[in-house]
Amino acid sequence: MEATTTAAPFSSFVTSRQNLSSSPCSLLLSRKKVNLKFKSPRSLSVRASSSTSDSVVTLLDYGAGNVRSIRNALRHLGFTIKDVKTPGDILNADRLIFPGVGAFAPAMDVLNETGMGEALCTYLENDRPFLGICLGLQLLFDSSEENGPVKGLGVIPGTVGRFDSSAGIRVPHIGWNALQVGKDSEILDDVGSRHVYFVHSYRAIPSNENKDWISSTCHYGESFISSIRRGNVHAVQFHPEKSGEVGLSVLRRFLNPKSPPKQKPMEGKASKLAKRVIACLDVRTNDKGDLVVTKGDQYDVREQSNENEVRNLGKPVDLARQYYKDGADEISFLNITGFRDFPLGDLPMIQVLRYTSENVFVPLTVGGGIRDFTDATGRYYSSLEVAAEYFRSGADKISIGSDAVYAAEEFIKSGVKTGKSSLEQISRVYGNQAVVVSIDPRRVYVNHPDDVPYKVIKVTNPGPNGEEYAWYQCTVSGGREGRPIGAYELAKAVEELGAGEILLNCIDCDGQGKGFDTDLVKLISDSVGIPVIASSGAGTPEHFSEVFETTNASAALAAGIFHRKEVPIQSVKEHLLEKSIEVRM
Ligand code: 1PR
Repeated sequence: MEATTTAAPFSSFVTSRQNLSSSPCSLLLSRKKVNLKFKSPRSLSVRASSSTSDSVVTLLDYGAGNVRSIRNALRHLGFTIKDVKTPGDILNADRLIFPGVGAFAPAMDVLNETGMGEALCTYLENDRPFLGICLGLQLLFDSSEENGPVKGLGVIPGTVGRFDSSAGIRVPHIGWNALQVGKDSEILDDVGSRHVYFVHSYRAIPSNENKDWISSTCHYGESFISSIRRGNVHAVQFHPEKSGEVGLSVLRRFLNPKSPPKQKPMEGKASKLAKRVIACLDVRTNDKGDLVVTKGDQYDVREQSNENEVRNLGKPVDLARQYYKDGADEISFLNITGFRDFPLGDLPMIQVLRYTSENVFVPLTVGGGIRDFTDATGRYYSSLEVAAEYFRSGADKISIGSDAVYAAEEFIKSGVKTGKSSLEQISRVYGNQAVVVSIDPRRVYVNHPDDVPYKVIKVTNPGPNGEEYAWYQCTVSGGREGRPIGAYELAKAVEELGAGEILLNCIDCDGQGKGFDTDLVKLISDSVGIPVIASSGAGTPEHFSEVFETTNASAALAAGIFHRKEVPIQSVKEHLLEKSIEVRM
């Protein structure tokens, strides 16, 4: 088990920005053209041959996000990890993995200030085994537009730019997409036509200058580079450590290049971004003090018996593992009493994440209680610290509920982005693809569209008194308090404040098994440019096809039907395939 806080060898981010005229690798490479015997100013040299164990992999972790998942995946594959602490560790590596996380500019700052960038360039020049992941691919390019332009390592020609949302696509690109694999990809040999998991807003596009590097492309509004390979140098835009068995096969092929590829690539029919099916675990401590998965009816999680106990549907880690095996595309944990209990005092939840991430290799989201907090001893914790602890413990995304409602109200009132809300701070440091806003709205019927100062829609099913219209009032504290803001207004505001995705619940539908509130899902998914997860009310596989056919939801989430084993995840997916809705199988 790792220490609570993952050691971050290069955690001291510096603020100086790279001069665009010089990048570590381009300097080395241009000098090399003149003098082939060139040695870098520090006389860096790489070890010629392997002298360490075949089961050691060196990891370049600069402490900016969740690298627990890649650590867990490597251990799962039987490897031990050596952390890079000095540039020499890079030069001496037998195989190096660079799981870039966070934003481009701070990552480059760390590489430049620590001398790691230069060591990395020397290592790459010598064609040593390398695997860059996500930002670890992007940093190899000349520059990035992310908060830039910012100079990159300059190994591969091209600029990393943002996906163009005006082309009608949702940004970030989140989810399981298909690869068009070229020749000689080697580490992708076992992927076949299966989906792999992406989560990013920036991408590099193919050009004449970089075409020799490209080993696969992916289509999302346009064709972008999903992996590169030259000799022993590989990098992928997707996350193998989050791509289930397919992703593990990519890591395995990198780590054991001599192992023969599988006779037959894994079966699958991936052609585009798949709709996601997400299993959600509402977690809280019951009256006996045990952390349990519970499930409410319209958010009431207590049994309707004399004892009035918290409904107990199982153990969080066991259920999460089961859902991973069953084919869930993502797993969400919501700490539903986080609004009143301080989450960092709630160590069982942190433990749940740690244990789950040991052998669940799909994305994990955690929410509940993400806000600034002062504990009983007067110690102040920023929401950023709370989120950091969740990321270190294995979360890929964090989800903010109540605190995002307050931030949106403030923003709408003042029209000013203070940059101080938990939402703004966390998305600035970890990227907006790592921040989900969970909305808990309740339907409020009205007779006329101008009865309230919020977005009102005509509803499919009229209200109890024949009302034809409704607005969706946001709540905080697990539905206990209604706020003066509608789901539409909130969704627009949090998108501006930096949310990367919306988890759209509906208190009226929660636990009812009568289907998603498609009026609400349509309203919100048509109003924002970020992915929307439809949640609350799933009772049958048909409810999933209905929400995907009638709205622009990118994913659908369910809890009760999976916990009570009424509908297996695979049945949902098979039904969606029958309806020609692409899913990951
Ligand atoms: O406000 O930042 O502390 O976050 C609290 C989080 O906990 C929010 O994401 C909020 O949605 C969640 N939460 C709080 N109270 C409850 C409750 O149920 N009493 N759960 C709760 C929300 C709703 C869904 C549920 C779907 C699908 N749960 O996540 O899983 O409705 O259920 P179904 O398929 O059975 O219909 P903060």
